[in-house]
Amino acid sequence: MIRLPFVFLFGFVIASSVLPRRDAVAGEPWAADSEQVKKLATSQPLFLYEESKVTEYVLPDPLLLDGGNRAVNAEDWSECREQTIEKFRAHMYGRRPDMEYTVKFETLSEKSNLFGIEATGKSVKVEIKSGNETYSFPMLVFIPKATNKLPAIVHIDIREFPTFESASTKDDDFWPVKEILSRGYVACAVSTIAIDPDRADGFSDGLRGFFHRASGKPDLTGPDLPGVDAWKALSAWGWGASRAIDFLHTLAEVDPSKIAVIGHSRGGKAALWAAAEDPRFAIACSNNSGCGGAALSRRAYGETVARITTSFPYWFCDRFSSYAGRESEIPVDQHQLFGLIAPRPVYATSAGDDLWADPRGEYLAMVAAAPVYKLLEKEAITNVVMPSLNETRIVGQVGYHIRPGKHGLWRYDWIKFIDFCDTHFVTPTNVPSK
Ligand code: GTR
Repeated sequence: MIRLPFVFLFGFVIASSVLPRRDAVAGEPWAADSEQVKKLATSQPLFLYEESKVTEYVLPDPLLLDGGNRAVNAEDWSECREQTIEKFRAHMYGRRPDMEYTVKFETLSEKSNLFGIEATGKSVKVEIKSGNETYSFPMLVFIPKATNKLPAIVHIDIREFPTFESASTKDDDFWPVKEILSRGYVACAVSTIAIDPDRADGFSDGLRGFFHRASGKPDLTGPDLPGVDAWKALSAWGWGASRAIDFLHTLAEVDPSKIAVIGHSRGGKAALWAAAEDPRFAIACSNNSGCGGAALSRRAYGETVARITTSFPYWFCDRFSSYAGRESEIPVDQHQLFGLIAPRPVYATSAGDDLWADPRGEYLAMVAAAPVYKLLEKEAITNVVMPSLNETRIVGQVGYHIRPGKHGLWRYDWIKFIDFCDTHFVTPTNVPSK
């Protein structure tokens, strides 16, 4: 009985796509562990961990066009989408350079008969040329034995990149190649740090520095690109992941319409933005991506805009840091990032102890994207009550789980994501051959 008003209220609220603050409903299947909240609230008093202290917020309507009209059909939506992605570029992830380049792939090494399942592996050099400059980064690709075209999963790997040798032999939970292959998927990975170094002074050593030199513009006096909306590392990582699609399109074994992208944490932020910028990604998965990824900025729960832009000023465009402490003024919020991926399927995960990433904010962002899916005549999650730990919730194009434990990309997360991809990709003709 007590639930009814909530359900009714939020049913209405979602329809009008404004989501005000709400306290956790007593007895909800998932709520942050109260002991952990108490500890964090004491040890990190500058950050918000108590749900009851999240201040009232109103999310931008994801269907609102500049000028005040609301998108009511697919044609309006494409205009609205264009306006929305421009806002994300201008205020958050920055604008990629509009420069000509060529990309060449060189297979440096190949292995066959891998993992006891006759899979093959390739270590590939991705070489980009623009102007008089050349830049390259590594990519690893593993292909299971099959007679039909296969779906593929591109992993934006944030760790020290595994060597070809270790990736083809080790059982690695963070990138479980054998598991992916046994499920009938091509496994591909690119390395964030090789595309654009994950450090504040890495600009000139990475892809962005390369494009800057290639543009023939004068040398930089500062450590990074000037301009409040210049692209930064997250966008560069997503750009690199798009080159993996270019390569996968050259492989006869791959179905080009079935390429998914996944990333963990900063890699999850990059994966969502990669899918927003490149519609060739057919599915996106963000694992524990938190602030600047799946989590709503306006909740300011756990990691905040102030904190992330101080710790990692080279991830987001410079303008984003100006929203520190004034999240309600960002022209977009992260539900609209999910909206940019619609009508394509999208999956997000949280970890129960990963309060820094704001599990509830990650979940609510997905829910608040539902009006976009609805407009595009697709089903999505609309229930604002989170699922319980270990429950997988999939409604149409949108999937989510929250597992127990800490921040991390686990085999568990991979299996759930592959299950989700299966529901969209597996057809009777691409069931893996045994
Ligand atoms: C944290 C950061 C998060 C998240 C994570 C990661 O330190 O605050 O935004 O991205 O790193 O990438 O591991």
